[in-house]
Amino acid sequence: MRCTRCRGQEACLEVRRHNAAFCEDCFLAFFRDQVTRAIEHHKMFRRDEPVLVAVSGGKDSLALWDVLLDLGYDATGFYIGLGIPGYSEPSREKCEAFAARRHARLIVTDLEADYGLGIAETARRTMRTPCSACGLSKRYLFNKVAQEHGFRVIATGHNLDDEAATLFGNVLRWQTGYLGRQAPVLAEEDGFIRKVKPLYRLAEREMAAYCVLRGIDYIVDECPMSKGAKSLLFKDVLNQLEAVSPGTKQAFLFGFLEKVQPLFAQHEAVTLRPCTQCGQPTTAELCAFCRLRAEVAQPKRRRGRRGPQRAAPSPDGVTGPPAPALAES
Ligand code: Q46
Ligand code: ZN
Repeated sequence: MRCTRCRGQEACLEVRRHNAAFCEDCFLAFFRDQVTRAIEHHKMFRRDEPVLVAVSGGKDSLALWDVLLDLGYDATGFYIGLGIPGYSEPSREKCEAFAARRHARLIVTDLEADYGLGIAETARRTMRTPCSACGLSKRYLFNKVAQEHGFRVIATGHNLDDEAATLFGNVLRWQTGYLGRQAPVLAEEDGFIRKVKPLYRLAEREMAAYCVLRGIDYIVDECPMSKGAKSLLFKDVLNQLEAVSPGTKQAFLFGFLEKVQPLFAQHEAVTLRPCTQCGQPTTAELCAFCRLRAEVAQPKRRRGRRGPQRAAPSPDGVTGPPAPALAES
């Protein structure tokens, strides 16, 4: 099959939702175009604005960092060591190797060393699931560390598959608070920096293809804590639909963003104030992260036979029952 863009080279990757197939060069051009389109259409950040890029060592975040650097943006990586045995160490090494290769700046924070809150241990000592403690901690550190280093915007590597799966999960349970906050850009407000998702137009398999073509060495293994996550099931269901009807995921997500999300966004109104302990914005006296730290410092609680009870949003915003309508800050 010939590349549908240049019509000269042999195609190496089919993108069925666009009814297209690309050769290597044209695929990379397509990838950059989609990222540029997302950034410009949603006014995510300006050309001259420093951007902090949350990196995990996986394909999405390293592809994001790479494409932003390639497009000429001032992109600094931000890695959070989660304290997950056998996973955190190699993922950090991938980020450091990428930074060294691209002569890019990488900021590293370690939950265990800096806060005494490694995810595995925190999950053991509290009633939370690992992903709940992880998502809460990451959201907190994204904001805090970005502000400490003078950034006003943080970019994450959420792709089309992630966003469609999150939407699916939130629609199934009509999590209206989360639906109101699911957007490619969350504007700066009351102590929260801007959060953007420049990859939301690109699918997961396109991330892997991009990394292979660009020679990016990423951690292939999924986080061991992700086993059994509902978001994986939702992705699987959506992939089955996509296989039968290409473009379903994109139509589902883009239709929501265009026609429905603004309706939910209007209904959200929360009052924020500084956490009395750390100063980060929160709806309560103490922010969720400071409460988590206090909880970890307490002696171990006894768990029920069925394990952790507190279901809370995973970092992608998909929740298990029961969950609050709004993410705590
Ligand atoms: S890193 Fe953290 Fe994910 Fe691992 S512990 Fe769960 S949330 S699965 S993106
Ligand atoms: Zn706090």
